[in-house]
Amino acid sequence: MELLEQIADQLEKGQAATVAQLTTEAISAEIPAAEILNGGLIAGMDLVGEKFRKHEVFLPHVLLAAKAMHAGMELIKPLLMRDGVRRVGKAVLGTVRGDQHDIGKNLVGIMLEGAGFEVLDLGTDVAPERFVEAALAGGATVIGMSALLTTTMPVMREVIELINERELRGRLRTVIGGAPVTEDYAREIGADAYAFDGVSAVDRIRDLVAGGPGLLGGP
Ligand code: B12
Repeated sequence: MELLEQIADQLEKGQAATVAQLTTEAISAEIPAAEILNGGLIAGMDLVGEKFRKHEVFLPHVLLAAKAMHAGMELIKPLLMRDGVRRVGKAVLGTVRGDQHDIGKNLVGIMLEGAGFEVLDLGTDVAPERFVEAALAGGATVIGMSALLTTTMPVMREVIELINERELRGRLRTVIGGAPVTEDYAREIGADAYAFDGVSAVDRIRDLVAGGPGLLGGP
């Protein structure tokens, strides 16, 4: 089995130590970090997600896989960030209230830091007020929100309503993401941008920081 497939396979089995060892081997073999991430770690997490959906594995298994993902990510994080030396903007990032999923959000954070952004990561289960207050206190101009549950997606709308109520639109711009989130939903709730993955999140946030129009047609 090819090295990246082995990483995916061991991640799916929740073997954190083996995932770490194979990831180190892949780094030594000079496989680019982005390939290790997509072809190994994310591919493995996709396998788990698929089995979870079909009820072939249960939550404890998913948690072990998430730990293995973390073990691999810690090793490639410095490589993903290597090229980002210049600070191009500041963004607040968090998973919305009621939601504990943070793997995707963390990946977006790593990609943003790699692209030169300063990231204020608020973690998971973040209340709407905290997003806004942290952005104002930290001088961030972009708020990135993650939701993995259909039941927590509406919290994103609450954050945007709060920004509107406090007349902060234009000063604070929003970008949303997470598996159940779509561009249509972003338009519906009045978010400035939607991104499908970490790479496009960097592109969208770069546009917003540069004063680009976003989904709403203006800063
Ligand atoms: C891992 C996982 C867990 C782990 C989370 C561990 C952790 N530390 O994150 C644990 C075991 C804790 C968990 C718990 C639960 N989970 Co869960 N979980 C998953 C699983 C298998 C993978 C998610 C993941 O990490 N994907 C990998 C990452 C890389 O992808 P991603 O998150 O989508 O992120 C990418 C993009 O979406 C985007 N993105 C993400 N965030 C952001 C933010 C911004 C700003 C931008 C621009 C982009 C962006 O970029 C990322 C990188 O490419 C999914 C299945 C799936 N396929 O999504 C279910 C899933 C999300 N879980 C689900 C459920 C139901 C639950 C529970 C309610 C189960 C239960 N009964 O307790 C609990 C809820 C706990 C809570 N309150 O949050 C359902 C949700 C169903 C729904 N429609 O709402 C899913 C879809 C599984 C399923 N098919 O049923 N889960």
